[in-house]
Amino acid sequence: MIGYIIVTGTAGAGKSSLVGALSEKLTSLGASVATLNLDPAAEKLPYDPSVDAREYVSIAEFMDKGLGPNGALVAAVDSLINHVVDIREELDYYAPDYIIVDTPGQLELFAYRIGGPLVLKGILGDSNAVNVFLIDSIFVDNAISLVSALLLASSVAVRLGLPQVNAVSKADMLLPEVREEVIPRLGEPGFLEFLLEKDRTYEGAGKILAEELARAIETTGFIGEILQTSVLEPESISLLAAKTQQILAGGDDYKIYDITGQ
Ligand SMILES: Nc1nc2c(ncn2[C@@H]2O[C@H](COP(=O)(O)OP(=O)(O)OP(=O)(O)O)[C@@H](O)[C@H]2O)c(=O)[nH]1
Ligand SMILES: [Mg+2]
Repeated sequence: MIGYIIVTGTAGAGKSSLVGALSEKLTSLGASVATLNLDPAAEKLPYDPSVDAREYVSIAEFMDKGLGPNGALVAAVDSLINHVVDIREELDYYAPDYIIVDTPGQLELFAYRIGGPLVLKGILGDSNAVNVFLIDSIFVDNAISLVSALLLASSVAVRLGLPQVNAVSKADMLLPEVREEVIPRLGEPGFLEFLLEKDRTYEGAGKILAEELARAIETTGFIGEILQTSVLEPESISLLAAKTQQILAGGDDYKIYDITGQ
């Protein structure tokens, strides 16, 4: 086993589509790949998961007990902790080089709660792993949305404690100038603040807070290079595959160190 590639990101960012595209890409490169769906709320998936959380837990069961759809999803993910051994056994059966993990769109499960990271830790054990965090291209429309999305990306990085590749997804929807002149410069010191300065969407306290957050994002260095991915652009998937392979091949440097943040 080379390692796990976890795909997280904002709701509807294209996580499940990317799991399918990345799985096809790595398979075409000669690797053996298993996919794990950890989203109990998924209805249709654009790939056929090798192992599926929906076989173990059901949202409907929790809704029958009186929970609403969001509470039921949280409870269903939390209850996956009772099945991590079975899930690992199922995955072991495939003896894959890579296991690509799809996660629910309700990002608070991984950004703010403990349940999602604990389930992942139970499944991953001490295997190498990398988290691919997808930021939907709609967040790149204005500077304040972008700061919020990067903050979310930083929260997930802290919560999971895994090496993280951040990517703007559905990059085919972006204007060429954003692809060429904005995204590649996001790692540059002061660039986020420069974008905020130009943005006339907010003034006053909201803007001051955004500027402080932008500075914090820059000084902590959680973000780094931001890739651009699109399932409609095969070369962007190849680049992501290469980046994740490179990180996973890093061995001890990239061992999971503190996934629960404790
Ligand atoms: N243009 C474009 N559309 C995409 C891309 N990737 C996914 N989509 C579309 O975006 C929508 C959401 O894709 P999903 O893969 O279901 O996204 P998700 O992040 O798994 O969604 P949730 O699990 O509900 O959070 C679908 O209509 C996809 O066809 C992309 O690279 N480009
Ligand atoms: Mg999905």
